Amino acid sequence: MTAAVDTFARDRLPPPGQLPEFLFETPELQFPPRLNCVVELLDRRIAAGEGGRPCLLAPGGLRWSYADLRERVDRIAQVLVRELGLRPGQRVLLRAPNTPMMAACWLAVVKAGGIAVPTMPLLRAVELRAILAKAQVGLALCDRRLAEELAAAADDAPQPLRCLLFATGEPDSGAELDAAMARHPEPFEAFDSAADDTCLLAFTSGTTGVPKATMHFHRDILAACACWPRHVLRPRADDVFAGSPPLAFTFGLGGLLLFPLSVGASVLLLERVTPADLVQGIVEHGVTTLFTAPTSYRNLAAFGAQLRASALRQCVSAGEALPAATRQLWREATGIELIDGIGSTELLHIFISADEREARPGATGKVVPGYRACVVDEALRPLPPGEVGRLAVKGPTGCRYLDDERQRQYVQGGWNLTGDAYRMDADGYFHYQARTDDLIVSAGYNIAAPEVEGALLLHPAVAECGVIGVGDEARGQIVKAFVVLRPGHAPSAALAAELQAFVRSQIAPYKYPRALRFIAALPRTGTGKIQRFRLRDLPEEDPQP
Ligand code: 3UK
Repeated sequence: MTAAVDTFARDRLPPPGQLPEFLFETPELQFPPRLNCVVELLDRRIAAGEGGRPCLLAPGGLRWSYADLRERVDRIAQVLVRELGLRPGQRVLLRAPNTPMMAACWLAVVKAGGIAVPTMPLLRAVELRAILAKAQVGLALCDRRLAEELAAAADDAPQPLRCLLFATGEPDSGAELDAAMARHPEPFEAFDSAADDTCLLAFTSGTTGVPKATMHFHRDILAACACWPRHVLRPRADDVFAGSPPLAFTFGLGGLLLFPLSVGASVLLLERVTPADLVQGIVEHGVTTLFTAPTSYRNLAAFGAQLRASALRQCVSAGEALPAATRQLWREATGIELIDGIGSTELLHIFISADEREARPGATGKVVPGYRACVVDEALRPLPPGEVGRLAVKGPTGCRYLDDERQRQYVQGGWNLTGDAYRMDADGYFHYQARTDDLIVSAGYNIAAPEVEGALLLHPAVAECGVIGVGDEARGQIVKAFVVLRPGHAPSAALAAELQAFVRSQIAPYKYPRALRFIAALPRTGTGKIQRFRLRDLPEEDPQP
């Protein structure tokens, strides 16, 4: 039974018949009925006498130990409960770049029994308004530098929003939350939540339509820590984590907060994550473990010499398919084999992956212990190795959309269907093909856009590219490539022809892009994914030189 007083989330769970099957097959996935994940991740470490270990780092010299973090978390939780009247089960919107205070606010909301609703700094008032309405949010904690869009969103929200602004958490910073924290030095007793109470509403980075909120329980947070990190990443307590994904994206939440806390490691939180910022952070703070997306690794490879001389030892790529060319480029630049992993907001984190030793170019990896995965046809029948079909997954975490009809699409027959087309080989490695709706059918051939992109990326003139199918009278669809050139290369008809010939020499010739256009930058989501629908909608091009 829920311990929450406010049953908003509980009342909006998908009906039992639409839930995925959950698997808890290993000893580390046995959870007691009552559980607050922040007690496990933070308070236990301090009780074990490790409160002095370094925990959160930030540029400019900020260093919070585990004990320092717990003190901030408790102060914020006191403010939430005593000054804002937070009741267990209420939603609290969080809005900040990746900073120690953003991390502390997330932990405080959850420790107090609230439901964290983290939002990406890039979101504007329209998107924030949709989130406020969907999650029926009444409280917000917001970095004072990002207050404007949230205020605009709150202006015409369906219910009033009480928002406290914060700065660094220091009493003299002048921000409201920081000043309120100074009034509450006493420790905070964690709310005694049920293991299956929702503690996080993670909005999907979906590119179209009404946003979907995925619901995650206290036990899901700990299950994610017990699977991929423990079996694939295997971090050490002296590791220093860093990376680019926002804490509002579950890739970032896991990699840059939950997983380091779960092993007593530390994390460098960076607000700015250009390649130069990341390299500087890595070098200055002895970062060992990096989380970012495939394109970012392509850009970072130029800093190979500095990175080779740094403490960096493990690099995780997720969010989009990792082209074999990028894996190779990174190995040549840094000597490090990338750890690829596919995860999703619905499943919280990574469920198929391979560590450095098991990595195979072109494959995402094998199913992470704790999960089961297979490739199925339209009728959910498992397909034999070698055949392309829909990826189906189940494990200790799974999809629960808050009050949303689209639950029936993601979950069928107890399986989570991620919307990805995959092929499994005889060794159990899963090979990504495309999003199921991004398979291009040209003259009867199935062509996966990422395969064409991977071939183009092998050409030295290509910085980035995106491939789509466009309507064609004779062939149904043809392959069209949008190419961003590396500095020092200029668009020309001759270069376009050279790239087309190059693809024909790399992969089956029928897959080559019959249309090719040079553009200055690819449209991307806040989480770094190529927005193919926007490539489709680009205005007609000027004639190419
Ligand atoms: C795609 C990948 C190929 C795939 C995420 C790690 O990306 C994450 O969550 P989202 O909800 O998107 C999920 C979809 O993104 N994808 C992600 N990783 C890979 N495709 N290879 C990969 N390695 O289409 C998937 O269905 O934004 C990733 C951890 C947590 C996450 N939320």
